[in-house]
Amino acid sequence: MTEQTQRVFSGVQPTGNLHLGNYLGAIKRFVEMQDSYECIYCVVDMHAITVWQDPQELSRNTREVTAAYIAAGIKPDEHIIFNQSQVPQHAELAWIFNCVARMGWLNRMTQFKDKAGKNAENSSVGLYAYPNLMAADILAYRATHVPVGEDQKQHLELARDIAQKFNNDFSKSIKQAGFKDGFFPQPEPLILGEATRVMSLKDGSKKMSKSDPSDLSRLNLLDDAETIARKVKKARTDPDALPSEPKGLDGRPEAANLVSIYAALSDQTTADVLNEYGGQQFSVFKPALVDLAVEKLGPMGAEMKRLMDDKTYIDGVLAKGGEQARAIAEPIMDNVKRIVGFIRAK
Ligand code: AQP
Repeated sequence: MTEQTQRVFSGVQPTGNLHLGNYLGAIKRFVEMQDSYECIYCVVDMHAITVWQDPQELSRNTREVTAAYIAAGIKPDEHIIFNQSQVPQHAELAWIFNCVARMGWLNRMTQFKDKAGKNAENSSVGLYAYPNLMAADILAYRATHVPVGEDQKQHLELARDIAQKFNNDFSKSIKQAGFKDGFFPQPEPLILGEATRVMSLKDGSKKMSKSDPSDLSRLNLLDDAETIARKVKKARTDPDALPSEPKGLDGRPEAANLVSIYAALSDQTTADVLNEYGGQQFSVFKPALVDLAVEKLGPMGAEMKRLMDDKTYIDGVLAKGGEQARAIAEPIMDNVKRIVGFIRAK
């Protein structure tokens, strides 16, 4: 087990309102990795409860993310799809990482500051320790590549620091266990594509987010054509025509956002899109964006709904994926315990 398999791991939280940012920043990338890597895609239900979730909603949302994975094109017969709580090694490794990561490292995490806001004293301990669990998610499989949106970059850097500190702190026993080059790999973030940070449709300075109280701020993967059209029509813009070159989008966050969404949905670059629409008003561009979004999201949303109605199938995918994931994580966690010095029954 000294050799590292090239392995992809990533996840999405089942917190409802799955949106275009989750699709373009993460799920679409997950689909593209399937031909080149062994992939493990998780529905991270243990992360979701760092903020209170209604239990019935949590189950429904877990099935929704699973359905989105499959409807987007992830093949459950070739890769692993499962929900995090079915594999106890995530929590076990997270505890060890709670003891490896430093308070100072976590104090720098901007996502905690954003999410806790002025209410940090009243936030759950889990929300604060979230990045340690995320490091455990990845490293319980010794995954080497992690496709994520731009907002997760800092957490990935923390996962790399944790992996390195573990390798240093336990270097002697790691060698004794037969691992010459450290135990955990340095997981690489893969932040790819034209829309790594999709912004709110109402405010180009804010990330499109599941928890934004305004539904008009995001395109949900389950929105119908009429809703997509209404939201794009109401999206904030400026009065100018589109520029002919990407530089002309500087200082125009809302225009830049809509163009990058168009580019990502049509698998083009921003420059390609401006080549076609440069000089046009939003009265021309927005209807084109609606047509494209409906063409790409419509069939996926319909398939998600169909799959979500088939609970037996979805739960079967998660059960099989959980079993496959445990088969990978168990021996890794056995080694971690040996390395740390925990005595285990033979
Ligand atoms: N706006 C976005 N643009 C690009 N990528 C995004 N991602 C999220 N928002 C955008 C990526 O989606 C993946 C799953 O995210 P998550 O569900 O685990 O959590 P999140 O990043 O906290 O997502 P939200 O929608 O913003 O939820 P709330 O509102 O609860 O905070 C990740 O790869 C993420 O980068």
